[in-house]
Amino acid sequence: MQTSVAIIGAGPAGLLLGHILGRAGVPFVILERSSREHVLGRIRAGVLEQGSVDIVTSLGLDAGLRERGLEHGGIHLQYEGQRRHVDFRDLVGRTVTIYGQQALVTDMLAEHERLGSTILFDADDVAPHGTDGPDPIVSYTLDGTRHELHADFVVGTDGYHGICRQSFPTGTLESYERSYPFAWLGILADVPPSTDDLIYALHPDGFAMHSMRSRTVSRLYLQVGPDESIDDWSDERIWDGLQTRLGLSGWTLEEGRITEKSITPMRSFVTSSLASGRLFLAGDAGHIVPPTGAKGLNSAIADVALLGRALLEQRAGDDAPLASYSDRALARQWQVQQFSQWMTELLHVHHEDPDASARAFRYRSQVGQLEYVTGSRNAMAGLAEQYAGLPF
Ligand code: FAS
Ligand code: PHB
Repeated sequence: MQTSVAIIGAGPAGLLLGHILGRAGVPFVILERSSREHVLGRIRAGVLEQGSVDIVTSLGLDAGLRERGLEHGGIHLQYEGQRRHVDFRDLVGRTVTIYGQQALVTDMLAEHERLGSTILFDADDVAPHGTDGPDPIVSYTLDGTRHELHADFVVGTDGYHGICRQSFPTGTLESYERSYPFAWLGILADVPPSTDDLIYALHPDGFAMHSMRSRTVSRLYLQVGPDESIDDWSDERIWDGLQTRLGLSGWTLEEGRITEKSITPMRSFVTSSLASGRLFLAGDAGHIVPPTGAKGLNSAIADVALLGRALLEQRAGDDAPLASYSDRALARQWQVQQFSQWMTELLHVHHEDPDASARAFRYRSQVGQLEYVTGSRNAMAGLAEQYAGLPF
């Protein structure tokens, strides 16, 4: 087989890149190791920056977003019995939209199938070769038969555990990373949200968040230990934790049937380059953020917006945007990394700190920072500007 761009991974980054290329008539093939059902079943992010909404809309993929997306004009920061609103509209004139990653992936895949895009699910042992030369090849096994796909370019949208970053020539990449001494336990519950905007809460027991997926489905998170098992968290224990950490006098957190629960470790990771010859990385394949700043999915979309445009400009004869893609995408990503780290350290409790005095000092400092941020229009504007999304 021959194509122009071989896309490895059918997550949000790969599916969106396919639409950007397809819209411009550029041939592509998407190779996905999981089944179609597995790709559609992943429950992950929920917040879309204005820039992400604009891209999805520009590609005509926004029907579901317009019908079921929930536009939010800010977030609540809660600590020490207070809940303070950060008003994005007032501060920076922008909003965010709550629309689950699962719904966006479903919409993008449905449109690919309507258009007849070539997406190969259940593709085993996908591997890029010869990407430092003029004729890259992606080999893969489908239904027990080995195949080779010749392409002009290969894009790794295969996530943190994918094959493409590992396919860079040995010694050409550096990894910058840190892991956090906590994880997020996330639930989906069949209960209308008890809040208008998202609530991010710092509590001595740990972080908690109230998000949502629709007017009838709530999405909530609890900080748990980094090695905890979901089997140790009964529905009752989860709701107790949420009631304790989100509770506020005069306000009720409504409970409901938990339909999904999982624990996600937290890490920050950035690779030193997103390009090697004719191989490019986009999304989680190149970087990971703790979900506190709602930047994982939005970073993937931002990378693809840059890379998609650069690939189109290369076909039009201008190689410069593709040559600078990695530097430009990583420059934006480091700004996103620092914001995600800042939000995480602002709102999570370091229970692992053996020194009780140091733990107490850190907690009081966090409260002091929240007091400053929610009391300063300038500080809130900085948070709003970054949360609502830096320009692509
Ligand atoms: P993805 O990981 O989504 O997609 C990669 C795709 O490549 C997958 O379909 C995979 O099967 C495929 N693949 C991997 N290796 C392959 C190979 N060798 N060959 C072929 N295909 C291969 N972000 C937020 O903003 N908020 C959140 O609350 C949030 N929660 C998350 C919870 C979990 C459990 C995880 C893992 C991530 C979460 N994220 C969250 C981040 C997440 O949303 C990512 O940023 C987003 O999925 C990135 O999209 P992609 O880059 O497309 O990578
Ligand atoms: C979500 O709704 O899944 C969500 C919202 C905000 C975050 C992370 C996750 O920071």
